[in-house]
Amino acid sequence: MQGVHRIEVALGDITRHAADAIVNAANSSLLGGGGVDGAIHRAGGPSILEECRRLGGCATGDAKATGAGDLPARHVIHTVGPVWQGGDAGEEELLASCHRRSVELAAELGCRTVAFPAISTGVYGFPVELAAPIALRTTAEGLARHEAIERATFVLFSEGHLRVFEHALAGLRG
Ligand code: AR6
Repeated sequence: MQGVHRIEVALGDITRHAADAIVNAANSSLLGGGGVDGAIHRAGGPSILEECRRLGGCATGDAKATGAGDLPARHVIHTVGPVWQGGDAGEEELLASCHRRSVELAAELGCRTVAFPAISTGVYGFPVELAAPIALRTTAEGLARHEAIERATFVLFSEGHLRVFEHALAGLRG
């Protein structure tokens, strides 16, 4: 699959990752929360929340960008993943949309590198075995459309998530 060779997976804390843009797994208020969202706002400082207040929220499956405050990144792309409701509520398409919109926005911002967490797989309960192939495939499709983005890195917070993403990436590479 075109684009897939520009994807890598890594274990780590995305707030310490120096990509041009890091993606935040936010909620539709964009006013902060727990998980990776809380970590990004804590590490990035108050300027990110100040900018978020002016964005007027964000629909599930969409993405909006702010600066990155004190983070090593240049931009934060806030996207809102779906809450897992058993799989029949359009969750897969909404998760794909998060990745599609985030890559589009990264390209509009002139980013060459972008880093993603495992959107929706924490508080929102999306099973990571189902989420990983959707996240990777949709990102690869986005990279194929946006040649200027050189690399997308999935920064996973646990060994378990890392293994699932590694396995799914190997499957896509064929
Ligand atoms: N770096 C990378 N990944 C992380 C980090 C980190 N610093 N911290 C957590 N994760 P979650 P969601 C992983 O719950 O499921 C928030 O309250 C985590 O282990 O952060 O999309 C928002 O405001 C998991 O694998 O996001 C929303 O209300 C992944 O990031 C809600 O949670 C996503 O977990 C969104 O839920």
